[in-house]
Amino acid sequence: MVPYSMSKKPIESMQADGEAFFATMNKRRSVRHFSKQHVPQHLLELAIQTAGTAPSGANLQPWTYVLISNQDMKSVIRAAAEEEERKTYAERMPEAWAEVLEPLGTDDIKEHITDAPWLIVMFRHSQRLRANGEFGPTYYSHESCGISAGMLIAALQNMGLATLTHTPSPMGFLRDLLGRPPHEHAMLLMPVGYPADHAEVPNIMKKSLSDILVVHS
Ligand code: IYR
Repeated sequence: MVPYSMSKKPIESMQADGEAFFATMNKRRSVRHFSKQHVPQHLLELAIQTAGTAPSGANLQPWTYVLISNQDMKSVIRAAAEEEERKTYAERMPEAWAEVLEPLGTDDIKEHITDAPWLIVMFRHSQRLRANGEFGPTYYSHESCGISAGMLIAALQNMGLATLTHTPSPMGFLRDLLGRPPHEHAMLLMPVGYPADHAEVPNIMKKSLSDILVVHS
């Protein structure tokens, strides 16, 4: 064991810091219109480093983040994602799903994959290599990766970068294209960049605190 290094803040700072963070996060929206403007790699690395501090089952950190700026690779990924999405929208999407997507105005054209300067692909590890050379399980890897992805999105938003949590389905093609091993499973394809000058987002509302909170005191 080692001493825990976080220092205690005065209650006023806790409130002020909490409000500032809420204001930043409350402005976040999933962005589908990206500027092609360059974003330095070190900013993406810093956000991924932040995501890497997430808690995880048995601290196994069951994630790999793949960072892509190569335009040819982005084009190949876009073509593969659009091929799957065409089938999803035309044939695989039940009416109950289409009904809740309709207000978002999404379709099978994914220009954000080639417009955004960066793609981040998150892979979830279902297994880990043990010291004895055999594979063993990971624990709570879905939950762990979900938490890490949330921290990644928060870190990017805090820097002023826009993101889209895109989940082309099924996304097994990303393992093949990016040369990842069989125990890694693509979980998120995230275009990252500045929003386009005239970017628009769906006019959606977030539930209020009273809608999402139940207190027993
Ligand atoms: N993967 C598809 C469909 C889609 C699904 C959900 I759930 C969304 O919140 C948005 C889109 C696509 O990316 O278009």
